[in-house]
Amino acid sequence: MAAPPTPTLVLLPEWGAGHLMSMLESCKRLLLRGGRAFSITLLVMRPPTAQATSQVEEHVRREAASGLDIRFHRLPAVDPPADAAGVEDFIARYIQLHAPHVRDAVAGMPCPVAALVLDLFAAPMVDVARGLGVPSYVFMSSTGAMLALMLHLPVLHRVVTVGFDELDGELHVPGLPPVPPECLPCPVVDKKSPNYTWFLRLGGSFMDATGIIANTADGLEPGPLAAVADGRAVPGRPAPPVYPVGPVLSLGSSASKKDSSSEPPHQCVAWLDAQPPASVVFLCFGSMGWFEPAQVVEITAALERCGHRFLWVLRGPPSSKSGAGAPDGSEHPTDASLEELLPEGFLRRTEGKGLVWPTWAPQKEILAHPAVGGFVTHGGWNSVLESLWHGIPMAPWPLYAEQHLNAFELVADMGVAVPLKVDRKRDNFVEATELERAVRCLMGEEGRKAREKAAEMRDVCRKAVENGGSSDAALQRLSEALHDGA
Ligand code: UPG
Repeated sequence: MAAPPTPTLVLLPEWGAGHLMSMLESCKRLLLRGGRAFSITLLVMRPPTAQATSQVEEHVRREAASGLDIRFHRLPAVDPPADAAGVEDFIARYIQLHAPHVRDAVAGMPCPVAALVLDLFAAPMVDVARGLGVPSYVFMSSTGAMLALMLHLPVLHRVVTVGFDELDGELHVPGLPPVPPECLPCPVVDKKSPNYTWFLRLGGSFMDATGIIANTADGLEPGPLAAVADGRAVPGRPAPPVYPVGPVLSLGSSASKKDSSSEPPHQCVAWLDAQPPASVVFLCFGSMGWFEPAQVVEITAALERCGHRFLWVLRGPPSSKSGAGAPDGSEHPTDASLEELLPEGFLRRTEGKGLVWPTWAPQKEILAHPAVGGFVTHGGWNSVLESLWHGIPMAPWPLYAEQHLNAFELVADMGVAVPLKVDRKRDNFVEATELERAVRCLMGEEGRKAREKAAEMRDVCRKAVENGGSSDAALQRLSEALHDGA
């Protein structure tokens, strides 16, 4: 008798590297933890920008060659919404337009479907899964704190009768110290915005999922995770079980690159090789971060004045900042002309002390390098986890999405970062004097506490994913739940 077909785990990630890689990597770990009792089927949406498309295609090529049982199912293209009110409104609506295609794809799988794993922006598709009698899991690519906030938002919405931006006082988010309103995530600030309405809806859909897979660890965010588990985040209704399986970092390719003697090191790594231990401050702002010329001038002034060695990933402005062509702001020229972007003479004056890198950098390899002593980051959660994995303290410079809340958590709750004052009313502008102060603090004696905390969190992260660690145990529970069809 032929063996029954292996069930498949169907994944629907958002196209951004910060979402796709962590979901895929988590499910690969699940696959290996569960003795390859599942295959993975990745539903591929056509990303809305050319740059995101080429990044997704690169991932598809790499994963197809990984030797694991991963298949790709391309969903029919849909027209992006032309009248989106903001990034989150665009992403959530664009993904939601794929719902009928997701339903058809799941219904038409040639093997049993173990579960549908949904990006946080695709959470309303828990209804699709329910309609097909398939378990659904939301993949939380951001923090446990953001999870607690999203689940708690309906309560805040009810109790806080004014706009959050008009609130005099702090907000209570279960599991976190009191949150100043200026630290709320961008889409949550304005109650009248469609972005906000989406976040209310997404949090509601999380509650209808079979479970929530989170790229965090118990020991990293004990407060928010406990608040979700013990019902403080959603009073009166138990939240679905949360599986903190992180930190899930896709470190494989950078590690193997290092071991390969045939490949010369990346230029950034070669430059770091010549620097003393823990002497370099690394500045990098995620897959979408870029700055206006006035801000670039402030950064250069700060770097020159503080005198620390630096490695700065400076990408030019997107070809269309937030227009229809680049709704997620990710269209950057491949190589910005540094001479055009930087004040005259800066490169000459900082020669030997600093390196400005104008395009995608090997961030994970850089953070793994012993010459790096501090990280000025936009605070995207993957960047934070990569930094903590190597015990590097941070100065978070939030730019968009939920990064203001991440910055607050890193400084006020986890203690692994030094504060950097950004002016939210001026597009998160930072004055040279403020950046200079924060970098001196991060790299000097004042940053000692954050350094010690970051080193502590390095151990927490590594222990969590070891055999028998809390995240390994969560993977095991998740694997059992999938076997039981829950
Ligand atoms: N990266 C590089 N080289 C670069 C720039 C980025 O390798 O030059 C990598 C980086 O190592 C990381 C990823 O790109 O793995 C960036 O991920 P992340 O730090 O999470 O930032 P975003 O791409 O901006 O991620 C989005 C949101 C962020 C959120 C995250 C997870 O902007 O706020 O926390 O998704 O939900």
